[in-house]
Amino acid sequence: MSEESADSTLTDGFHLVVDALKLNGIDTLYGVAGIPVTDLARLAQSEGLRYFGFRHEQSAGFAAAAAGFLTQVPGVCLTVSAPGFLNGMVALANATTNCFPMILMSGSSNRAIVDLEQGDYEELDQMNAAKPFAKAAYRVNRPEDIGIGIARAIHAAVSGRPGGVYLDLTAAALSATLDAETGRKSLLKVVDPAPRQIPAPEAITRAIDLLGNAKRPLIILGKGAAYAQADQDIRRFVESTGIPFLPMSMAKGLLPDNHPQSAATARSFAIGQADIVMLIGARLNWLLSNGRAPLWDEGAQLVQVDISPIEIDSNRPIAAPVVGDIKSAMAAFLAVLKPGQIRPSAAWLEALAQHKQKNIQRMAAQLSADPHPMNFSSALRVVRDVLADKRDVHIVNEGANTLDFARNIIDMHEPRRRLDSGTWGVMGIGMGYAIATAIVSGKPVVAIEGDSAFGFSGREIETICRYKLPIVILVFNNNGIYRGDKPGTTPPSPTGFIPNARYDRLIEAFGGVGYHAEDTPNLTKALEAALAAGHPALINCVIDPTAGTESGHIQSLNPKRALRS
Ligand SMILES: Cc1ncc(C[n+]2csc(CCOP(=O)(O)OP(=O)(O)O)c2C)c(N)n1
Ligand SMILES: [Mg+2]
Repeated sequence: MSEESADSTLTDGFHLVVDALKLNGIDTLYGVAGIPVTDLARLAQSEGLRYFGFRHEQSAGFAAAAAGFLTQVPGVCLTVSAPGFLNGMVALANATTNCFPMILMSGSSNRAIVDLEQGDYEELDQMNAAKPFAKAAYRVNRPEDIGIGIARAIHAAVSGRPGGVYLDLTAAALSATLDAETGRKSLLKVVDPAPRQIPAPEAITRAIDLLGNAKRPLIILGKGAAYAQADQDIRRFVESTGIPFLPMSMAKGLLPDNHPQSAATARSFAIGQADIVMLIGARLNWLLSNGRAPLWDEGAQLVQVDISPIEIDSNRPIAAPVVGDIKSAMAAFLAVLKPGQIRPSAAWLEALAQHKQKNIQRMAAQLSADPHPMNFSSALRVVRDVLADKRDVHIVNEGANTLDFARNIIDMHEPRRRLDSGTWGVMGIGMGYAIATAIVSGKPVVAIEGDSAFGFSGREIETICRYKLPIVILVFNNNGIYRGDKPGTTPPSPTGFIPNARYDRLIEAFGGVGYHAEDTPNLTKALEAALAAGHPALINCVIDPTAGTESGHIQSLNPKRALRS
């Protein structure tokens, strides 16, 4: 119990929130202060929680979600009512979509006035507004319910399939006083908030039997597999079966990208030709063409390991569902797997090797070119080479072409070192994810950002400088969304920006170091120097404005008008 109340026989809602968070091992808040939570943020900080103040709630929310993904402890974002709450909602919905555990905790206005729409300051029925976008949404109306409210939010965020939870804290509940002993008794420490979900033994046998019949098996690792922190068992299963694997972008590094069994450089061939595909924590959403032709062979049979039973058969029939948490599932597989029981055919491995070789050669030619101005490949080759011996570095990545090229070119060697736009392909995660990653990991972060993508959260460079975080932001500046306009285009096209902007100068306003790189030698120098210094830095990386493709690699999703005017 905190000690600053004048009357030690009393406590209040503010103290109970802080005490409940501490009791449950939540030691960090990401937020924006204001009515009615300013004192909550201040109290949390004075009581030993780390408080990171942002410039916009969306970035604070993205930070909380990233922290949740990296630690399996829900990240908590604190906001003011109505507009602050709504600013955090994209992050909350994104957390739910990506299955990241986070809690958006917002103060709210006077319920009696809000419910009669009588016009309170920042009036909004926040709990009901949050519901469609959250895994769960709760409201605490009385101080004695704060302990239960926080416990429910933690359980909902991390149990089963993780997601975003909204917790509404009314100003009345925060400021109300309560007998200290009653308050203390109202708090609870959650027990086993993410209980293991052990798959049925027959599900494991069915899956192993199916894989045992495969000639051309393939494993696809999703970010659920990365979240599960079952790294050793996943690697053991992949290596002991010899099955080729493909990582989704945030599963890169679960096994190193240069692992001989990686089929990443023959992705379409591997998916198209496989006869049995095992999905581990990967959903058959648009990122995998919903499991449909032409990418997929409609005759292929699937094993799906997922914590959510309703994920099964979501897009195509699953022959061998394995419902359980991935850590328990992988342990169960290893416990019954017999040596030699699953064995990809030599012809399959040979065909994959040939395709890989061909694609690697094609990519090598692109990567070795050194055009002026730089294109995506040449700039990313520099990033790859500089990072090659810096395995500590975490990557955050968003944009269109900047995302697509970086995902393919930058190899990852360790799990959970890469965070990106994810399931929604959302722009704006950049600075929030980078800040949380730096805080949680204590390691350097390189944020590889399209110039448009950067704009969505660029205001947080002040936050990065204020907390002196070891974040290097690379702005891939091609003067626009996908591409830049031809010089002199008026009015500017819907995708064009001011040409040749100097993003590096922005960070200097806050004491960070800016670099401007127009060619590969200078980019190498700038990135080496920025990482060696370990200070906030921004490198304005000049990219040929004609180098990008509209919509990057997902042009097929971009509808075009049928008639030209
Ligand atoms: C929140 C949000 N708004 C808009 C979009 C649409 N969008 C997709 S990629 C992108 C930006 C691409 O440009 P940039 O980041 O500069 O990458 P480039 O292709 O130029 O490398 C935008 C605006 C989105 N994905 N998310
Ligand atoms: Mg761009």
